[in-house]
Amino acid sequence: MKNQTLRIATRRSKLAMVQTLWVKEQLETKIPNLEVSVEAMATQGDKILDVALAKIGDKGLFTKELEAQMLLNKADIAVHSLKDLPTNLPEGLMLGCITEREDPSDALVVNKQNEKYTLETLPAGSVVGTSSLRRLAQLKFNFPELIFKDIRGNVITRLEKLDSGDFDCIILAAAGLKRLGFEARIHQIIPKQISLHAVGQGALGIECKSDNQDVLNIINVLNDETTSKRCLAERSFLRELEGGCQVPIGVNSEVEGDLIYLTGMVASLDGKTLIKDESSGTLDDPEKVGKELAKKLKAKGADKILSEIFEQFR
Ligand code: DPM
Repeated sequence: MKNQTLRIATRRSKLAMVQTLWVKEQLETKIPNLEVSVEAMATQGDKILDVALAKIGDKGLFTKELEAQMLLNKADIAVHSLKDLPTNLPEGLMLGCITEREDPSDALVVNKQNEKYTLETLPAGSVVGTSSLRRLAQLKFNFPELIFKDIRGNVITRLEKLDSGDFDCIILAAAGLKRLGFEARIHQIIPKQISLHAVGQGALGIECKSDNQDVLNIINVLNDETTSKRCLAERSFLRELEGGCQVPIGVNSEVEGDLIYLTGMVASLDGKTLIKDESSGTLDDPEKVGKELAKKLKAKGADKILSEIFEQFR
């Protein structure tokens, strides 16, 4: 007889469901007397599909409705792609657990006609689909001769748009493609020298109420120590830059022994200015490393770039 229950709130996209069912299965395997239920719903980000993400702009686009369920006591946890979870959470909620990271890189996906190319060899004028300002800015910086077009919709819709000929290639997170079983569509993993990934990319974040120790104890069995440290450093970097989820801010983190190394960048949307730096420190205070890196970038002009972008999207 199962004598413990846990209710998960999730988005209902295919990727969100795959991730949530993974969490359910892992928890039920590790805690045999636990029964996990799932309630799937649409968030604002799932409903508004025809407007560029950056223009909607609101932080918490993919998370607010799920958070409301927890605050109303209708759900115990919410499973998110960590990169969609704002760095500041509503009062009463916390990031209770960060799961082991999938490959955090971005991937190039091409259609049939472009299989002979890589990012470096795509002919001038090739059309790249992305609605991530981060990908846009870094790729423009490196490949100014390419053309960039906004693409919205979930991963599967995007692949369909690519295959129907609307784009020569698109950029997606490798993690999402792998989880959905589209690993074979990864044509090239984009090297970090060209494009740094988003904060938290490839990891799942489990959000819960701050005052429920029982729930915290349950989800703690899925926490991955190294991923957690890396993502806390990355999130503190983003928080210190006051960036929402839709900003041209990229990051890379590595752990070696008891040290953590962080690389970060802020770029202008025209791809003309790109500021990059590094920071490192001990694993006992990853947030300090993130903060320090943000301060270094600010001193080099990142502040000015970001405030210009906020003006533009206001
Ligand atoms: C955020 C961004 C995107 C998602 C912005 C960014 C991509 C948007 C786009 C914050 N959330 O990355 O610079 O391309 O229009 C999202 C995806 C995943 C989580 C899909 C993807 C799956 C991978 C993961 C959408 N959120 O990026 O291809 O777990 O990191």
